[in-house]
Amino acid sequence: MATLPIAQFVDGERLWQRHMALARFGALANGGVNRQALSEEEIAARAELVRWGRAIGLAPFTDAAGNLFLRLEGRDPSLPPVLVGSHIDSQPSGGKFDGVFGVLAALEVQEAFRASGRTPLRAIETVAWMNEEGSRFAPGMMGSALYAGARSVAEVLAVRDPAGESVETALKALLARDVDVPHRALGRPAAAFLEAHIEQGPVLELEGKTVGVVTGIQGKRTFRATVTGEENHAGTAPRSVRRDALLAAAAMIGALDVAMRDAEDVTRFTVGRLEVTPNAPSVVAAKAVFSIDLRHPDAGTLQRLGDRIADICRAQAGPCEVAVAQLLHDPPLSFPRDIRNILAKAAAAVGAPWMAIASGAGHDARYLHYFCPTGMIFVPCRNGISHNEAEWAEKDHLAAGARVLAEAAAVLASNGAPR
Ligand code: HGY
Ligand code: MN
Ligand code: MN
Repeated sequence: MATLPIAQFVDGERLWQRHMALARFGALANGGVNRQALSEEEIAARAELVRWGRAIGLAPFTDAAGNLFLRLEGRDPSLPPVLVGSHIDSQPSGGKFDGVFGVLAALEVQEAFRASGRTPLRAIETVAWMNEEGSRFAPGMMGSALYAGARSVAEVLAVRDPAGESVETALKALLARDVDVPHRALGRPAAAFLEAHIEQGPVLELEGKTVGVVTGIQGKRTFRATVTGEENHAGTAPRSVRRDALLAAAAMIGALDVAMRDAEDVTRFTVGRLEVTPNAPSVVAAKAVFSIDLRHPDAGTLQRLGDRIADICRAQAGPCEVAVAQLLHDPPLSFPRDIRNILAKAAAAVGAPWMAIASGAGHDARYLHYFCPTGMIFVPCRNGISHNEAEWAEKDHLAAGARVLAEAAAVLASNGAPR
């Protein structure tokens, strides 16, 4: 009897219901979630994932970064596994699907193997990477970067959130809540990594495609600008003696905005965070710290624009001081063709209309790309909206994405891995 494709065992309803169930952890009034990295909400969501995994005999593991793995054992346990996953932490006003789809679709792949009665040659592990979003602890993608050796544990553990709590303290609290989740070393070998994600852009929806096979991820540089002035009385201090850090920061941001504009509207320049001290209406600001997120698909342009930032800030400092620290510089990358071909064949096999698409958003696959053969697929999200409570994806699209993932994972776990 011909064996049914593994995709046939994907259950779209279960996948959908699990999205709605995880969305309860950190649920916000307008339909989104606030489930930031290493928060109580994420701890609770992580425990739910472990419960779902254990219910079908998956073995949970974690590591020094707090990454969560759920392992479906393979026929040959000695072979490096195929990793499939994304993240479950969210932005402060995030949506139900960013990251979560990649983790739940991975779990659905393992459910499909269980339902089919088949055991892959290689183990397949669902992974939820620690702190992809970088909203509470910046920069993001800490778990995948540590796993791939792109950052040091010491450097990451020392990062503090705006309230002053360190990753180290928050991570200890998270790991202490794990129930019988063994630890493994960071950076265990992997045959391949696949990540499914909502597109977080409008292209698939506009083109009427169900799946995007991701060609690569644009480059990204982030900075922190610290402007130092002097507190003074709003009612008495003459302009001539003021060293107003907030006014200087505003001038810097305005000048950066003008400098980063391009006629083709390809450059992505964002100042998303501004912290003012003492942040009091009748006090001239002594300090202003703002974030800079700069992205571009061309490495040279990203280099050139990013290298101008400090000078532009200094030119606007006036009587204040300014220090610009670069937090990360990730170059543009292209995923390997053989992985992209496996994903494209899988999309064709399940009958999902697909197209090749570049990623404007960053993903954990960025760091796994330098660690093992890596690839991504996208599914549409309504009006391309993400990092917003209104983020939405269709049940059928999620199910189709999970089917593509299942077919591709089955190929890679049958020793089809490219290396
Ligand atoms: O910022 C990003 O690109 C990712 O969605 N965190
Ligand atoms: Mn994401
Ligand atoms: Mn995100």
